[in-house]
Amino acid sequence: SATILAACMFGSAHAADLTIGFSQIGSESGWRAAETTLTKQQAEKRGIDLKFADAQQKQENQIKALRSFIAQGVDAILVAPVVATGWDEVLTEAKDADIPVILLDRTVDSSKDLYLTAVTSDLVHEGNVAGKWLVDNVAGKPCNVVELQGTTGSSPAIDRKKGFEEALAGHDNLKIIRSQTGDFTRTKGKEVMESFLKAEDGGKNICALYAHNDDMAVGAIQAIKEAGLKPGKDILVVSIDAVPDIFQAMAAGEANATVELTPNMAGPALDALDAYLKDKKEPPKWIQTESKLYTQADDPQKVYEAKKGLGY
Ligand code: GZL
Repeated sequence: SATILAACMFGSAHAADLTIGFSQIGSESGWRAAETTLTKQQAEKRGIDLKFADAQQKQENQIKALRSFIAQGVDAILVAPVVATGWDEVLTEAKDADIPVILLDRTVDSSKDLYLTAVTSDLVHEGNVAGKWLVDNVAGKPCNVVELQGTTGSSPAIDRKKGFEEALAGHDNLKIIRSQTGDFTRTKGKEVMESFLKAEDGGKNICALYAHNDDMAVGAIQAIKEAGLKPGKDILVVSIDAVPDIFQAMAAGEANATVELTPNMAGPALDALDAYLKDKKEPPKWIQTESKLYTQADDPQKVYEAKKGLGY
């Protein structure tokens, strides 16, 4: 782009001159809202002019946003890809325009040479950690599990399901009896959980819920209570993200475990971009963020207080 050309001619590009396009999925969950807040803060801190586009969970809006960023000649693009397929054409257009693209928190099926790097957790590992917690906690007893999947076709929904199933393999006392998408939202999570409860004798036949994110778990907890059951006791609740509200539920004994996902994907992304633009340093194709299990044993009220301010 113009800025990079000028920088190459008159010295290296540094963040203060950069214009970056950010195509965000939407605000379907507390975690997503925090990622948006932190990305804007990280850009502000670096003096970057961030062009923000909210796609309302639609891939076609993300593709439109990327095309608009390319037409504007931005210096780089950040994108959290709502689903894993359908990106080859627009990523090729960005590459042809010499605009580096960084993926945040989800991956795509496109070839790796179509993006600079992907900053994500190990999504399979997250599902594995959640599954292992459940295996250990039911300790051999029969346990029928219901699963609230993330957005259909998204890399977290595919990988978190895979990791969870790997953890349950070989433990025949655990059975996933129902599995459906709740689209990562509280509303849908509650709705689908209501249908699971109705279909399973009012929930008497359900021992545990695995939700691909805390927001769906929080919605499901509401449905479990409205069905007259005790979430966290009658039905164990394990999910992923570690947003403040799941710690409130844990402190009330209504949720059991969550796997932490940092919402600060932009920090590592913008550091890698800076090194690339300044010194042509190619980052690895995957910058992995940490995953940590939290349970009721980790003073959930204290964790809630600590997390509340951090962009959520
Ligand atoms: C996972 C991320 C997921 C979060 C959800 O990396 O893409 O999207 O777990 C969000 O809360 O909707």
